[in-house]
Amino acid sequence: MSDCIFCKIASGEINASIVYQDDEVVAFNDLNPQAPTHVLVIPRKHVSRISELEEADAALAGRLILTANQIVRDLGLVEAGYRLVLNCNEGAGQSVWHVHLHLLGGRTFGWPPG
Ligand code: DGP
Repeated sequence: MSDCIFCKIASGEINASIVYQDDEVVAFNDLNPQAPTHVLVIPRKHVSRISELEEADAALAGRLILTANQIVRDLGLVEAGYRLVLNCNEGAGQSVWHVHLHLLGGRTFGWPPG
């Protein structure tokens, strides 16, 4: 998608603090962090929202979580706990229209989320 900011980060057209990337996914630090660690994990493939993921995307959806888990392990955050968040549509707080998994860590999180 030519006007998608996360597609531009994935392609390198826009700079981001990238923490991991491979053929399928890119992970980078959130511009507006909500925790000491706040990484976004995105598929390179443009999908606007998680409700649009299809059966054919099952492995890709799993890859987002497994990538986040690897980053958390690398950062030593597993024991302390971490949170993975997928916001879908405005009502849940989605503001960028390219699927992204929030990886939040480094502090205590309340429940229920706001
Ligand atoms: P959401 O509200 O769930 O759609 O989360 C979008 C997140 O994307 C939000 O936490 C801020 C982040 N973000 C928006 N634009 C940029 C950008 O250009 N670079 C980076 N690194 N993060 C961005």
